[in-house]
Amino acid sequence: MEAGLPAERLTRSAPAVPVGIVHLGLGAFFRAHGAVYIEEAMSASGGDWGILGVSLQSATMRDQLTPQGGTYMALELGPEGETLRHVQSVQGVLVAREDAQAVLEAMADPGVRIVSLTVTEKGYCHEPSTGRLNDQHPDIVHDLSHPLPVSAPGYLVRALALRLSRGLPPFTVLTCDNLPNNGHVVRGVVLDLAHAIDPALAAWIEAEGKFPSTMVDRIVPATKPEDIARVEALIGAHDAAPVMHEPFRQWVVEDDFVGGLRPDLGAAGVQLVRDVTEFEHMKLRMLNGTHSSLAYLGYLSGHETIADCMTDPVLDRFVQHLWAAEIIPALTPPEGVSLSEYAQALRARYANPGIRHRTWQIAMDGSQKLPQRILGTLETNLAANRPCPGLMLAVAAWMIYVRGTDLAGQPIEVKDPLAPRLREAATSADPVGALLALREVFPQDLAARLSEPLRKACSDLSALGAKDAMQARL
Ligand code: CS2
Repeated sequence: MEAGLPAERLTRSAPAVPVGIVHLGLGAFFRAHGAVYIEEAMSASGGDWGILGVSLQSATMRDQLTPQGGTYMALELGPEGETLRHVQSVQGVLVAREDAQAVLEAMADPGVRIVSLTVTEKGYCHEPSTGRLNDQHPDIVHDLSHPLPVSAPGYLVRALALRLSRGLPPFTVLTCDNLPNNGHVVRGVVLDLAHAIDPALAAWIEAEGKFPSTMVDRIVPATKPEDIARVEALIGAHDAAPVMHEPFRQWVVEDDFVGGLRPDLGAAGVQLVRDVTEFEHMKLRMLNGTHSSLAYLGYLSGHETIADCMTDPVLDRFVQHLWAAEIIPALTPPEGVSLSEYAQALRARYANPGIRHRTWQIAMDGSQKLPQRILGTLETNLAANRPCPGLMLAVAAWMIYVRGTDLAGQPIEVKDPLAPRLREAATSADPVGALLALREVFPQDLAARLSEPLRKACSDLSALGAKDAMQARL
């Protein structure tokens, strides 16, 4: 490319495919994971499974992708090199906040047989500690009385109502978020909301709807401005929204779709199973549990990314201790899987220097993440009288993190739907007691048993600093 000339925009090169899937929450993760698998399934076996993306809030993704025909580059960053791919399975993008009716009509289209979601943990408007719909959530209060919804559960329910009124079968709801029993959770919030709106609708969804649970995995850090420049230099065209990802990927899906209708996911390497529970527990507790632990303890140790944490011998040994002594003993492996091999593979994935995944990014929304990532493991271990000094330290690090100042007194920008309440509790006279009293995060029984070890862990962090406190627990 000649210097000084603006690069041309990336454009679609493959023909458009009719839409069969509406995807809510078109972020980097889905574009580097589900969209690639679906594209491969269509290349292997055909089918009208084009994806219509929906952004619930912001117009940015639509504005970036529309001039590119919905397409974008995915740059795989491996320790041994890079691979570029032009992903073309997304056919277009709608912005729900601008035109809710258009989104509902798209979801009620007879050609659409699947609605998939990556709306993050908080997007389900449920209580993380119980998994039930939070009917006090402002978006749910809104959606109960307005036909044009704002929440993800609201879109699912109102679109299913349209399909029922038109004599169409329901779509399969395919959740791809990091929640345990994610299909069960989304089914629960949809049924609770539908029931409050129209019990006959709820009965139809209960009888005809399908909500397979899934386990999704690929490390996809947020795209940074330097990534955009790098892709432009590689392809000689401007892509406003490329995605960066690691080579590894895994998608385990319960094979339970309305009418059996789905892309040929198996041809793309998706594992289709009857019950995903053990895969979900393994991934949420071994990957996401240590990701969050490294996020808080790594941040407090001054590390910017997960790969930086892994170059620090204390954090590297600490995470290996978490797997071997605290997490694996509390898990049942999926059939044929070695958990210690899985841990070693995670260690190599975390150390991949090409992936700049910020501890600050993973630290986001901790109130929504801790229950399924760490608290479940603590609960199992406490019941078996197995001490968990490392995971206690990780939860204590979260308690310090959410007060909004690090151990050296520097401010932290805390992103969490409960941020103001977390800060108030964490800066009160009894931070551990006040945070443990948050029932959305800590069930009562567990809170009582965590109180003493967490007080000790918090005072160790303050007295010794994060690294020495980790070292002292190895
Ligand atoms: C991470 C996940 O940001 C986070 O909370 O733990 O996004 C993680 O990278 C993915 O679940 C990996 O599959």
